[in-house]
Amino acid sequence: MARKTLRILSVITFISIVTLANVSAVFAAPAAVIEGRHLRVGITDYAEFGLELLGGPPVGFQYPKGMEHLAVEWWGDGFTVGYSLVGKNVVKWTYPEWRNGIVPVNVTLPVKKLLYWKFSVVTETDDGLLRITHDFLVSRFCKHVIIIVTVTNIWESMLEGVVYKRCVDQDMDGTSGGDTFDYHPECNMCYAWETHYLGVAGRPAPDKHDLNGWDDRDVYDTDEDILDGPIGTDGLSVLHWNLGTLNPGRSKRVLVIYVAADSMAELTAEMRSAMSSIEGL
Ligand SMILES: [Ca+2]
Ligand SMILES: [Ca+2]
Ligand SMILES: [Ca+2]
Repeated sequence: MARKTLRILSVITFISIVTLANVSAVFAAPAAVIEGRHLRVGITDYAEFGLELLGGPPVGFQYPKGMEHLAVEWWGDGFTVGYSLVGKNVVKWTYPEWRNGIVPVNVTLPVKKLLYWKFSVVTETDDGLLRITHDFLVSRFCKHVIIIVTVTNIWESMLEGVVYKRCVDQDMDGTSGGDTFDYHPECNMCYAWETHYLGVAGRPAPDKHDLNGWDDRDVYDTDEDILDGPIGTDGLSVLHWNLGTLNPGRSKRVLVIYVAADSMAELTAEMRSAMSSIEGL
């Protein structure tokens, strides 16, 4: 309950800041609801999709607007990071209803670009070793969101075995029931559908993926127990990258692309379009 109260206060603060935006840009917004022509998303200061709103339904990832696919039942959109330290694997994660070892550092005000709204969220591990920056690009006219994820070693020594996973608990069309999950190898995309479709793809191709990420959210490795479908299940998509060794001050970057659609044909077409627009970023 305390967490939800905090979320509500955060959004109220954001709305106030928008009102004051012409007066001062000094304040940082702790969360944002962003809308394009087709999508409405709610982004937390932990870089998750999933906001509780005062006097209205929650907003995680809505397509069409008003139809929620992530802030449903257990809110399961977020990320997990890991690294090896003196022979031990350390793992930290953040999901709207389950956080461990990730702290919010800073967010920007949403900035309107030609094709995207840009919203940047900076987080760190609570031991001060890794900084994880998520630059969200929410399409103003199409049906996708690109996240540029930058993982930086902010410690004084080398970090080995760095891992980043994006985990997405698609609950299509407002329910965890009735969903089918599958993997599209050409697009590196885990996707789910009931009436509508929501896919999550990675670039470069992730080292691992799993349609059953329930047992991979809070551990270093990803066991890849359901690699492919179609499978009717309450799944949870995982894209897993082994980033390897990071020297002090060095970063590695991956892209995560969320795409919504009305059909499989539209999903793959929209994903290819999003991937090609990445070349221009
Ligand atoms: Ca869920
Ligand atoms: Ca469903
Ligand atoms: Ca698994």
